[in-house]
Amino acid sequence: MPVPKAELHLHIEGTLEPELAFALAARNGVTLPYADTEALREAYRFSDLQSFLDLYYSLMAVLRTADDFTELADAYLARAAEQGVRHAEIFFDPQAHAVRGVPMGVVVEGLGAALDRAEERHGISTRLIMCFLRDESAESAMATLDAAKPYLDRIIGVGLDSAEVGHPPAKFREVYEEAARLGLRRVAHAGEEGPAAYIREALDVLGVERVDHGLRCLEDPNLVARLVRDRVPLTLCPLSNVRLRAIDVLEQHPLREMLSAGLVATVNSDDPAYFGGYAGDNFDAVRGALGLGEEELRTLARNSFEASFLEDDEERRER
Ligand code: ES4
Ligand code: ZN
Repeated sequence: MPVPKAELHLHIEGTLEPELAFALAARNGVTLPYADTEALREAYRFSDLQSFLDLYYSLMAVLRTADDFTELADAYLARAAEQGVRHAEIFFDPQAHAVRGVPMGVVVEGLGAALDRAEERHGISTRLIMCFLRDESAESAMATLDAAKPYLDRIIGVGLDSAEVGHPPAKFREVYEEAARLGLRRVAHAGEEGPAAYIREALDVLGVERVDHGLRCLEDPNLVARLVRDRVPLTLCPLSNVRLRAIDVLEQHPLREMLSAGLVATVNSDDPAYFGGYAGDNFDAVRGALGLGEEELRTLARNSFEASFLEDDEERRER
């Protein structure tokens, strides 16, 4: 039995497996620029974050109806459950769907239908976190937050994703201030390709409670000391880091060093359909490559629940 864990860094659009992409394309009359699932998988050779994002956004063209989003989320939850995930905090990218004329309501209601029965069907508790695309304008992010207002009963927080370098957290100061006023939890991708300074800025300017990736924090010892002291969790994604060339090989992943430093590190899958595995696969991969022991694996699982937005009483039940 895989160890029970919470998954805290998962883009639902990044769970779109080639088979489902082709099925949805056929259903929705969308033509994909690949002959078949094999040819599509062949394209999953990324050189950096942007080369992945280009494919990630283009494949989303198949997601049109609420049912499409329900099917997508249900497939993820089934896979996650098999790998020991008991709680999932799921990102979605509303702006990436709005450009195709798919409104917030369709996305949220579609995902919500799957999440509503996740506990019963898959034994997984869930939360939804809406991400802003940082390579779009702050005005667009603010309009997106505004469009989400009718759905805030289904959305617990906001995040920041997409192309990091050149789009520092401070660009979204006002958006995060408004999110805080609305009572939303705040996270942001930082220090994936961007520098440690972006992590610091996400904490200081956006008030984030948890850092997505945070891989490059090790470049700044003072920042590490602060993250340790304040128990700010990092949602690491080891297989993603290898596929997007943030590190050369998994054996070089600093996870072990991070745990030794006392950082609240967690292991997650990011975009599992694209990066070679789900949450349990990421656990297995780091265990093999880094030779993690039982104690370290237990710490990672414990950290995942501590770092979640579950309340303490809910946390105990999930574990
Ligand atoms: C993402 Cl790996 C990664 N980084 C930034 N934004 C993203 N959106 C989906 N996956
Ligand atoms: Zn991510």
